[in-house]
Amino acid sequence: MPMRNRCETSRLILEDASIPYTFEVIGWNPWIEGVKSEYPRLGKLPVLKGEGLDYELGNEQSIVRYLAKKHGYAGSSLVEESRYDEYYQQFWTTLRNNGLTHDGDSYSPSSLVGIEKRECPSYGEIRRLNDEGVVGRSLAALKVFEDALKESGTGFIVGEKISYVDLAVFYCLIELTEEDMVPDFAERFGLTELGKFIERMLKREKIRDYIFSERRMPRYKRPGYTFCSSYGSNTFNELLGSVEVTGQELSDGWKARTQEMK
Ligand SMILES: N[C@@H](CCC(=O)N[C@@H](CS)C(=O)NCC(=O)O)C(=O)O
Repeated sequence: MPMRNRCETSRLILEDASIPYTFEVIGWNPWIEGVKSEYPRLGKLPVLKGEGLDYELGNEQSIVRYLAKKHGYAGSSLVEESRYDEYYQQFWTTLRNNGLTHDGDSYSPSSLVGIEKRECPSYGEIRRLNDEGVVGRSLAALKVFEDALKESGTGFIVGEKISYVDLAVFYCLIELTEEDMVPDFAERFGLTELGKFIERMLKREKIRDYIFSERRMPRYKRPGYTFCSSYGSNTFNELLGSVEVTGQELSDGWKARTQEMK
């Protein structure tokens, strides 16, 4: 679907690893009018085709884990993999709102807009998450990754090298730095490790190119699913200087479908 959330971590893995891929976007109408019937097994998007698979792999998390394992973003032993998995699951249930939305009850970037400086509650110390409002839950969700960065001391959330957990968390953080969100969130809420983490991630050439490219799906606001502007915040534009916007060929499938719709 022409929306950002579900494929962003997978795409960041492929982009960072310089793996060429085709990203096919299917709008709601073509989907309902026929494409859905091409996916009778689960009937949902996204799906991953190719990449060594002899079937179409569904489910956002399965796609992320598959690509992460295949391209070296998921650790190299069972114990390491579990550690990454633990933090990915933490990301999923908090920052990713269990896959439901980018702005929901467990984590809501829009709820943080206009909130004055305050300390983040500790996720571990909140007795029941319902004892906090959505602002507190959102801040506690972020603090887990702030603390993990402090603890690891490697510049990565877990382990010695970049992983799918870093890419997943980075995707949510960069959204939070958009101009209409909370570009100074790191200073405002004392999340300095997360601030430095974003800067480091944006220094990775492939990531930076992608974040500022036109080939990302549009950002949108809820409720109403209104598309809105993006390309990172002014804060990071200043930090990185002018960034060239790059594009990528649209897939043959997409071209054929738009042709059919004419
Ligand atoms: N379990 C799937 C759910 C994916 C999902 O709900 N996809 C929505 C788009 S965001 C979809 O395909 N909706 C169209 C439909 O259900 O026909 C996952 O985690 O990826």
